[in-house]
Amino acid sequence: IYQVSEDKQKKKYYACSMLPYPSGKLHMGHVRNYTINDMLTRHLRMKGFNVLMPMGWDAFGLPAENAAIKNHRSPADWTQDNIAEMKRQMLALGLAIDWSREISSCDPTYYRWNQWFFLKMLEKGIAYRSTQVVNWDPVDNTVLANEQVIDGKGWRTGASVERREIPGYYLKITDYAEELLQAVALNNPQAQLTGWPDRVRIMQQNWLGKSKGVRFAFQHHITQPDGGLVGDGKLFVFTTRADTIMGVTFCAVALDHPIAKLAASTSSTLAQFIEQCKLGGTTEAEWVQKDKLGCSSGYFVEHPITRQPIEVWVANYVLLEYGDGAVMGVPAHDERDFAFAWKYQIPIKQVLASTLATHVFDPQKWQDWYADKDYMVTIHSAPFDGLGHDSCVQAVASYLQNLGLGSLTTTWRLRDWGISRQRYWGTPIPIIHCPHHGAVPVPEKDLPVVLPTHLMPDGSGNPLLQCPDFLHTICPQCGSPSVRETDTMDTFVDSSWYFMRYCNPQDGLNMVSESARYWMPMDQYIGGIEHAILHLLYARFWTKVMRDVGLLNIDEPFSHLFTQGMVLNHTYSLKVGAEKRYFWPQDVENIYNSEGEIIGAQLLLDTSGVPKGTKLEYEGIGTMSKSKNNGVDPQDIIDKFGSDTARFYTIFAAPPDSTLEWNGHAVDGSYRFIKRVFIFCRKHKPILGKPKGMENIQLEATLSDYRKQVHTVLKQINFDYERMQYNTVASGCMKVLNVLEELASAKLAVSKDRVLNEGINLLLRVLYPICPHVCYYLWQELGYAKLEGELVDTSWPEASPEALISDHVEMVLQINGKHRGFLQVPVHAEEPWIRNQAIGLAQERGWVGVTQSVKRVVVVAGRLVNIVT
Ligand code: ANZ
Repeated sequence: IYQVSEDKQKKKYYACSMLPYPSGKLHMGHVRNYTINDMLTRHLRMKGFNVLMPMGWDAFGLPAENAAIKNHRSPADWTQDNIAEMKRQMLALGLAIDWSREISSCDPTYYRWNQWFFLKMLEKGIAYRSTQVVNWDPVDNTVLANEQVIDGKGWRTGASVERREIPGYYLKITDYAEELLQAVALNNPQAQLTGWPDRVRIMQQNWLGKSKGVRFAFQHHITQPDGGLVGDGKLFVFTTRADTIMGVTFCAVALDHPIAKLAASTSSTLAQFIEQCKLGGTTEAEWVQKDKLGCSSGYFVEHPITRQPIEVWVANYVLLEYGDGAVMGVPAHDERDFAFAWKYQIPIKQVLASTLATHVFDPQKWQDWYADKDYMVTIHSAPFDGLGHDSCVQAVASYLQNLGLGSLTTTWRLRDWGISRQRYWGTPIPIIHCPHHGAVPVPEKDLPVVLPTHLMPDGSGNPLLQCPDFLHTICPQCGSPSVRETDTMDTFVDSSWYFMRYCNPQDGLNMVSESARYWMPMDQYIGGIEHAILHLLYARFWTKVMRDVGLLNIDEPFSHLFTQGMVLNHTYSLKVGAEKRYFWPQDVENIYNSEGEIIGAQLLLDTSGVPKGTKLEYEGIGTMSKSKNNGVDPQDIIDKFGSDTARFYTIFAAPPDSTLEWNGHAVDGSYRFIKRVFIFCRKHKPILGKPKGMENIQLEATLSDYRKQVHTVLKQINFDYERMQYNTVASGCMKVLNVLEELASAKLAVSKDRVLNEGINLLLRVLYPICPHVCYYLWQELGYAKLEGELVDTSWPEASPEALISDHVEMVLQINGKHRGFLQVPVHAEEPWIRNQAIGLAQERGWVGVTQSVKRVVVVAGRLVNIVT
C-alpha cells in the first residue's frame, strides 16, 4: 500500500525522518518523530500528492563496538538483531513507510558509494590527506573518540590522554563556506532555506562563523636553532577589533604555535605548562570552559605602530585552528584578555571611551560596555584618536597595508571536515599504502572494499590491524605487497546522502539516478534539534559536491526542516547509602509548595527495599533515560493500549516542535477518546456508512447549527494540518466527537442522521493520519469503504462553505399578532418551508392546537412570521 514510484501525473512530496541508529529499541522520541512524519504522509497522500516516506538504519558507529565488547557478539550480529527488533516495532506502529526502499549504512551495496564518491573527491582535490590531532591513550596505544575521554582519562585504562598528530583525510567543506552561509543567512533576502526554522539557520550561521577583520603581523627576531627566523620574522594575528590596536599590551599564542614549541624546547617550565594544558579532551567546548592560563614564552615582538616591544605569552584560550593561532592582547576591551591580564598582572591600557556618560572606565573590573563598539571613540591612540569603530578599523588597516604588514580579511570558524576514524565499525577508506607509491586510491573496479563482519573488538585498538585477510594486499600501481588503510569513515558520511539513496536503493550501477532527480530536493525533513549543526551542514555540503560532480542539479537537499521537541519526564531519586536510586514517575506522588511547584515526592508502593511513603528528592524534568529510570518504553504503551493510543498521545500532548512532558494519566485519556470514537460509531452503525452528500438538504436551524460546528472545527483542523500544528488537530477531533455525541442525544428531526453520518465520515478521515488502525477498521465496518474505497486513498475533506455561512436569521413568531417566541431560519429558506417550520414549532409548544385550522401565515422576509388562526 505504501510503495510509491515516480508517478509524473501527480505532484511529488518527499517526507523523511532522520534515520535512526539501531540501538535495539524504539524510544518515545522515535515514536513522536515518525508519527509526525506519518501524519504528514497520509494527509498529503489523501490530498492527492505522490508521497514518499522511507526508512533506513544509521548502522555504523562506535556504540555497536562498545556493545560488542560488553556482550561478546560481533557488531554486525548485534546491529542486525537490533534492526530486526526496531523494524518490528515500527511495523506495529503502522507507519506508512515504503519498506521496499529500506537501506542500511553497513550494507556494502550502500557504503560502496561512500567509497566511490570519496575517490571522486580525491580526484577533484576536495578530499585530501593531512595531519590531525587525536586523543591518544598511551596504555592501550590507541586513538580514542572524544566520548571515550572522561575527565582527561581513557575510558578503559584510566591513563591520562595525550594529544597526538597523525595523518588522516579531510574534506574541503571550507571551499563551500560562503555558499553554505548564503543559503541560510537570515539577513540575505535571497536565502534559499526559508523553510527552515530561524533557530537552526542561526546555529548554522554561527557555526560557519564568518568574521571580518584585519590580519596583520608583529615583526620579531625570534630565531630557530638553525638560525632561521620563526615564521619569517612575522607573528600574524587576526582581529575583529583593529580599532583597539593601540591598547595591545601583550600577544598570546596557542599551545602548538611554532613560537610556543620553540620556547618550550629551551624552557622546562613552559614545556610542563604546555603538557599540562594538553591533558583532556580536544573538543572546542572543553577548551572554551577552561580557566584562562598562560606562561610567558620569554620572547618579544614589535608593535607595528609604536614599535615598542610586546611580550609573547603561551595561553590555553588561544585556539590553534582559528585565525593564525595567535591574538593581540587588548585587556582593556576584550573580556578574555582582561581576565588573563588581571591574573598575570599585565598592564591594562584603555584606548576606547564611550560617548555615554554612564559608561565609566574602571581599570579594576571588567565592564560589559568595553566590548560594545557602537558608542565608542578612540583615545590614547594617536595617530588614530577620535575615530569611531568602522572608520578606525579602515584607518588601521590601510596604515598596516602601507607598512606591508597586513590587510582587511575574512576568517571562518568552519574547519575542513576530518573524516578518518581509527575504528573498526565504519566504511573502510579505500586507500592502499604502498612502500613505493605511498597512499594509492583503490581502483573503482575493486570497489567496494568490504569490511570483514566477523571481527570482535576488545577495546584495545582497531581489530582491522589484526586481520591479515583485510590488511594485506598489493599496490594497484606496482603490485608490491602493501597494506590497506584501516581507518574508517566518520559515520556522518553515511548520513550525508542516504536520503538520496532511498530514491534508487537497488541501483548497482549508479550512486544516484533519474529517480533522485524526481524526488529531490526533499520537501520535508523531520528530526531532532541535536542535528541542527553537523549532520545538516555535512549533508548540505555533500549535496553541493554531488551537484558539482554532475550527479544532481539541486543546490540544497532539504527545502523544509521540522525539528520536533524532545520527550521529557520527571526525575525522582533517593540516596541509599552511597548509591543514588531513581524511581519510576508513575510510582510516586508529587508534593507541591504553595505556588504549585513540585518540591519533592512520596513513594506510592514498596520499591526494591524502599518502603511505601518514603520521601524522595525531585530532580526536575529532563530527557527520558534508562539511567534515571524515567524512560517510557513505547512497547509497554502499545501492549497495553495499542499503537493508536501511543500515536495519539504523542501528538496530542504538545505542539510537535515543543518539548513533551510525559503524563501517564493523559495516556489513559487518549485511550478513552479512541474508545469513545469506537463505541459511538458502533452504536450508530445503522445510520452510518451512507453517502455523505448534503447538497440541497434544508436543515432546520438547530441541526444546521450542529453541522456548522462540525465544519468550523474541520476548517481549523485543516489549517492546523497545513502548518503541522498536529496537537490541535488531535483536540479538534475530540471537539468533533463532542458535537456529534451531543447531536446524537438531542431530540431532533430525522435529518439529524445525515448530519451524524457526514460528521463521522469527516471525523474518520481527519483522525486517520493519527490513528490509522482504528479508523481503517471503522471505515470498513461501517461500510464507507464500499462506497468510497480505502481510507488511505479517499479524498481529504474540506469544510463546506455552505455549512459555514452564518446562515440563520432569527424571526419573531406571532400567533394572531401576538409575540410568542422566535424561529431560527436559514437565510435562504423559502417561504413554504418557513411556514411549515413556524406551524410545527407553534404546535409543538401548544400555541396552536394540532387540530386547529390555520387560516393564513404571513411571512415578512427576515423579520417576522405571523400565524393567523
Ligand atoms: C583583539 C581584540 C580586542 C579582539 C577586542 C576582540 C575584542 P570572532 O569575532 O569570533 O571572529 N582571536 C583571534 N584568533 C583567535 C584564536 N586563534 N583563538 C582565540 N581567539 C582568537 O573573534 C575574533 C577575535 O577573537 C579577535 O579579535 C581576537 O581577539 C580573537 F577588544 O583581537 B580580538
